[in-house]
Amino acid sequence: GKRAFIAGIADDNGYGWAIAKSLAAAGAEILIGTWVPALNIFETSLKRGKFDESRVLPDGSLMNITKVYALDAVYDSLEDVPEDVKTNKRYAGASNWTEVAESVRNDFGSIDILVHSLANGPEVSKPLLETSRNGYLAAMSASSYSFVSLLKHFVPIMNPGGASISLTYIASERIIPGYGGGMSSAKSALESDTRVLAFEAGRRHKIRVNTISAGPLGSRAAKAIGF
Ligand code: ZID
Repeated sequence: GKRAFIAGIADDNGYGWAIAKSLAAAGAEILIGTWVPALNIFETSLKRGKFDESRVLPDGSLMNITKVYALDAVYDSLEDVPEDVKTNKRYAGASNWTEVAESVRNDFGSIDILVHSLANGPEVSKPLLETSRNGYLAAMSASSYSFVSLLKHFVPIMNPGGASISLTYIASERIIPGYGGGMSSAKSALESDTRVLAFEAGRRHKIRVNTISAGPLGSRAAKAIGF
C-alpha cells in the first residue's frame, strides 16, 4: 500500500482531514503533521474519541492514523526559531518538530504521497492596500514557501512515481474582496511554484506536483475569515 503524509490537520473540519479519509479509504497508511501549538488538543481529542464519528470510512471501519508529528511550516531548522517561540509553553513540550521529514524517514523509511493543506495570513482581513510588509511576508512564508520547503525536505524520502498536492484558491487570479493580507499573492505564488516544482521534481525525482482549487469548505480557517 501507499503511505501518505498530510500536513495541516488540527481537527476534523478541514480539507486535510477529508483528504486523509479519502486516502485511507483507498488503502493508504496515514501520517499527519499538525501545527505545534495545536498538537496537544488534537491528540487529546483523537485519544478521547472526539473524532470517532468522523473517522468512519465508507466500509464502516474507522480511519487509522498511524502517527501524528508536530510541525511548524514557517521554520526550516531550529536555528530559524526565535527565542520567544522556542521557550513558548506550547512549543517547548513538542519534540523534533523542526526535523519532521527526518523523523518520518527514521520511523517509516519513505512515503508516496505528500499533502500540503495549510495556510496562514495574519492580516487576511485587511485589504492588500492596508497590509504591512510583515503581514504580507508572513502570509507568503506560511502559505507559499511552506510548500517549497515541505517538498524539498520530503522529496529525498519520496518513492519515484509519488505525488504531492496543495490547496489553492481562485483569489490568485481574480479579485475576491475579503481575501487580503497578501493571501491572494500567496496563492498566486503557490500556483506558479506548482508549475516550476512539477518540472523540477518531475524531471529529477519522478514526483508529481499539483494544486487543487476546491469548492468552499466550512473549516476553522474559512470561518475565521468569515468565508
Ligand atoms: P484548516 O484550518 O482546517 O487547515 C489549515 C491548517 O493549517 C490548520 O490545521 C492550522 O493548524 C495549519 N497551520 C497554520 N499555520 C501553520 C504553520 N505555520 N505550520 C503548520 N501548520 C499550520 O483550514 P482549510 O482546510 O480551509 O485549509 C487547508 C487549505 O485549503 C489551505 O491551503 C487553504 O488556503 C485552502 N483553502 C481552503 C478554502 C476553504 O473553503 N476552506 C478555500 C480555499 C483554499 C476557500 O476559502 N470558494 C470560496 C472559498 C474557498 C474556496 C472556494
